[in-house]
Amino acid sequence: MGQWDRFLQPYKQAVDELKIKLKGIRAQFEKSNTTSPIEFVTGRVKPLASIYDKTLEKGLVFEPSDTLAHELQDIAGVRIMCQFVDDIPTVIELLRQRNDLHIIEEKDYITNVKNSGYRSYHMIIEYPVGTIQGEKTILAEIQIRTLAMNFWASIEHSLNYKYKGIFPEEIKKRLQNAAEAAFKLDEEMSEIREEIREAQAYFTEYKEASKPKVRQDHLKGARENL
Ligand code: 0O2
Ligand code: 0O2
Repeated sequence: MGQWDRFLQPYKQAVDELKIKLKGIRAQFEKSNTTSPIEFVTGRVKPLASIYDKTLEKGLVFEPSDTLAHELQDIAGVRIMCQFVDDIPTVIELLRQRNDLHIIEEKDYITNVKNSGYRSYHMIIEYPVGTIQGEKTILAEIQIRTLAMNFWASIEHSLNYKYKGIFPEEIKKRLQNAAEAAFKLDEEMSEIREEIREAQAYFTEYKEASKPKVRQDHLKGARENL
């Protein structure tokens, strides 16, 4: 195993564990027939090329070290997507109550929207990982956002690659407008939240209830055509 692999191994484990735990929260809500504030969870270990770019940006030496582990707080990153803006505080509270992770910093880019138009709630956590050398506490970043915020951020992120972070003024303005439109969508959806929740609960129930019947009808039809 190379030195980077060795360095990144606990981060990979942390991402895997956090994903399982967060997906577990969703599963618990589903089992108790309560709508989950978590829609879905993704995660990644920062690719080596992005680690390299960040070390250049921050004037750090590109080598696995304690300094790097301390300075780059998002080597392990998980992202929690919510349907509604109101789900975000619920998720934040659920995370604050956990004792298997320790929150050391919270950044509210929903109240304090970034100039780019970026909205999300970030948490930097300390997370203990069991290794064969003993427990190792690593830093990880949790980003919590709505589906609309996620849509905007992923589009903007791709464009960032194209323009290398220096957007033409026209595109910059359009992206800022699009961010506001996405937030307006979030607000509109919140207004009819209960209606949507009821429809989703009905849809899930109906889908489950109708399964055997639909299957029977199809099989009956198929047999008649034998
Ligand atoms: P399910 O049953 O689809 O919910 P891995 O690659 O194995 O380490 P994972 O979780 O498969 O891990 O991949 P990743 O990339 O971290 O997370 C992708 C998960 O997010 C997948 O769920 C996708 O289905 C889900 N996902 C992505 N976009 C959306 C979306 O717009 N809506 C919803 N509801 N889910 C989305 P899983 O985990 O495969 O399971
Ligand atoms: P990746 O993995 O490509 O997403 P840092 O820059 O980390 O030293 P800072 O500025 O305090 O410190 O970090 P911040 O802004 O709290 O969080 C950084 C991460 O938030 C970014 O990771 C993005 O994932 C996301 N982010 C922040 N601002 C924007 C934005 O304007 N647009 C988009 N699309 N995402 C944003 P990285 O480092 O870009 O890496």
